[in-house]
Amino acid sequence: MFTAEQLQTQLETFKTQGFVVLERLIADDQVQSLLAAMRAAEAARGYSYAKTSFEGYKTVRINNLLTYDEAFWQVPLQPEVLQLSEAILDKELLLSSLCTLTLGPGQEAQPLHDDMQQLKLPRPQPTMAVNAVWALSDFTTANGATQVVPGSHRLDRSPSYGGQVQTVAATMPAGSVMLFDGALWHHGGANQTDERRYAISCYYCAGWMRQQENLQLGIPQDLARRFPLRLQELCGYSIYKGQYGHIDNQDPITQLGREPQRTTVWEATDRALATHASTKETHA
Ligand SMILES: O=C(O)CCC(=O)C(=O)O
Repeated sequence: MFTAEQLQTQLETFKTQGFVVLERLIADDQVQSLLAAMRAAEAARGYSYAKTSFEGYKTVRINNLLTYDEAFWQVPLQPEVLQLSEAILDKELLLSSLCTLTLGPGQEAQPLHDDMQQLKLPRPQPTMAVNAVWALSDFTTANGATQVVPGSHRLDRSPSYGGQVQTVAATMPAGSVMLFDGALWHHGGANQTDERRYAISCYYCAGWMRQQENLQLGIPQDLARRFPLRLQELCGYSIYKGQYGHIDNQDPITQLGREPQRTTVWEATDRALATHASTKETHA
């Protein structure tokens, strides 16, 4: 975990540049087991490239990744990445999507975009999403390292989709993770090598926002019951600020057979009123 001072440094970089790279964060044995799980997932699902220019005609993207292998469960829970994402978004953040980004040889550069572009909200805006891209191969300019526009999350507009601007390649060794603001202008690079560029995108969003993947419906409940509690919460079995996401005033975690972890804001308000009243009586 980061110390308070280290966390502050990372937060300042994130705020200014719109991204931070945590070099060599992931041990090689975890990188290897994720690569093995990704290849097994490709085999299980039937190897196929994506069908749009955004997703990449020579890219394998596997969504709903938590359903494929327990090795993926640890990704959204990685301590430093989660600590930093919580510090940016708040502790009630959600996992928005978890998918592989495996760029095959010959994959062309992805169109320039940002991840908030569909939401027609004023810019600049507070950070609403954090994309943690896990490099499971060395990310090089030649194999398609993500290209970013430093500071662009602070601009008053989204990029023109697919436009041409000056970018910087986020090169990093395998086992590194780059976290970037959902509003940062970026695109996947072109893979001009004979090797695949392996990566996972672990995309978190604010707890009040709709998740990109519908993880409550997409993950069978029998499987979600086996997740660690924190992963269940990240998938949406939680309530934001005691108000958003409840089921008939109950914490949705009870659907997975657990005790409620949170009460609603209305119950909390009543408790506060009761405490206030009893303090007043004591002092009367
Ligand atoms: O593959 C990459 O490096 C980035 C992919 C990306 O930006 C996206 O799919 O939104």
